[in-house]
Amino acid sequence: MFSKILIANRGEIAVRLIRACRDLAISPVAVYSEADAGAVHVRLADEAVCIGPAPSSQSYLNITAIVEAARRTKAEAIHPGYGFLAENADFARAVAAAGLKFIGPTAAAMERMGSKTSARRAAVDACVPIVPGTVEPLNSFLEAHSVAEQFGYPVMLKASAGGGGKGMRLVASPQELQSAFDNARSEAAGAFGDDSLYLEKVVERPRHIEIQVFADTHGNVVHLGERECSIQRRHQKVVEECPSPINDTNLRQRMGEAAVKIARAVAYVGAGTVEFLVADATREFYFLEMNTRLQVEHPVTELVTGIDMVREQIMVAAGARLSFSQEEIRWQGHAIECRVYAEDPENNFFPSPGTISFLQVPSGPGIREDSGVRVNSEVSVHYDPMISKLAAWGRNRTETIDRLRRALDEYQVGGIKTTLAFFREIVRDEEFIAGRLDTGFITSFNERRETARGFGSPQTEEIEIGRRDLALIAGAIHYAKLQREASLHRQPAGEVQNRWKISRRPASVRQRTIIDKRSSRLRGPVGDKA
Ligand code: MV4
Repeated sequence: MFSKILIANRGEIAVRLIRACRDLAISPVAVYSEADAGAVHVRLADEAVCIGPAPSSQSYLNITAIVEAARRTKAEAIHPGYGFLAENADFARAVAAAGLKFIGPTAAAMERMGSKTSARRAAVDACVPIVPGTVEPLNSFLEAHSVAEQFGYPVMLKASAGGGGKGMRLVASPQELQSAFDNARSEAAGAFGDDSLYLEKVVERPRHIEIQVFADTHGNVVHLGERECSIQRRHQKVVEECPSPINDTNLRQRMGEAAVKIARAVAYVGAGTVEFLVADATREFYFLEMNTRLQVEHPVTELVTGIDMVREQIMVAAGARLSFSQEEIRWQGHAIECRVYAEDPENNFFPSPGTISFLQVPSGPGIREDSGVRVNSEVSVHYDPMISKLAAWGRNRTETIDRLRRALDEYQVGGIKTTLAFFREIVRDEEFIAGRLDTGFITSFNERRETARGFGSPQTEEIEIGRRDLALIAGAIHYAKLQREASLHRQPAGEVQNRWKISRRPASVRQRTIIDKRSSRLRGPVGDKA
């Protein structure tokens, strides 16, 4: 068993990983960028190593600095969390080359699933249904044209090196194909350095349901059931739940077996997620892609199965067998998670960086809050704006929604805008409460929201505005602007919104410092100078 693990991440997931280490009496080592010097995960770890300046490319994506930090602190393993280097095969190889254990799948499995076309090939070879479309990359526009005719419009053009909706283009008719093809290719080349595309038939208003799989190094591969992830904004999941409101035992078993077959086909090890599109009416499912990492939304599976997935990842990486068999897994109750972002839902979800001046975190029966922030935390423009996740568990979906509603109302964050108000509306939405979810949910929810607010929708009744009324309205708008400008200059001390100002520390201070918390000694500079 490991005695020390380096956490190669930040924010709420770094806190989550540190907690799992603590539960196993393993000493956690944190890494941090200069912007994160005061972060929660740095304070919770036994040791912390500064790995570079704020920009991710110079810190949390800096393979050399992270492996160096592990070597210097004598960590035996590295957990990548999610995002950053979690699915980077070069990182996994660099960790192994340094004689350390990478807590995750093999580099080969990452690469196999990182290419969406080879992932589709793996699913076909495992006799798992894929979204109808091409398996190999398209070789030309002409091929795209003939394949689209074969499958019928609308079709989806996707980047082979993409995933998660990046570089995806919906093509509704033959007239749009050429420009969509050219744009998708150049976008894929720019984003991934690989312009190859594949084509799929569009599955109309599907549910996005994913299966959690787990495999050890002794040939055991199991599934932990499904998560409903249809509520997405710009391909970013915002609300996830377990089980799916469909809650169809037969469907769970069929999708679980399909996911296990795919995991076996690529000799998968550790925690992985197989994503499917599900046609609600027919309950047919189609393989979409596989994520070779721990997912943001893993807490809803943990709440319903009682399994600590990070603990299981660490044990499997240390060579242990899975601590449960497929037959022993039980799903109890229902869990729903909301991702809390520092974004302004009243301003098109624009990022809202700044200093958190006030926090009231919910608790009580059935509530779990995974957070990476505290009062005075700096929410930076450098990183993903998710500050925490709020999950609720209940014996059934109704009780879970009741608890989530109460917790969202209790949850207060000062100093920045957050998406909390957005979720308070979602949990009161009749379609959500009825469990009528599909990938079009956010679009139709926003339409219902606009209608309820009575503007921007054709249903608003026409009202006669006379010249006098117009003058009154103009005056009110002008007065509101004056008020707003006045309040901006009256920011209470410590709550200055440092919007867009990126503070840089002088280069001279950029030393890599190991803080050994156990002896509260500050060991000297590390890294290139040491
Ligand atoms: C699709 C699809 C329908 N048909 N592919 C792929 C990445 C994932 N984040 C979304 N993806 C989808 N791929 C085919 N052939 C529907 C989705 C989809 C989606 C699409 C647009 C807007 C929101 C969506 C939410 C979930 C899934």
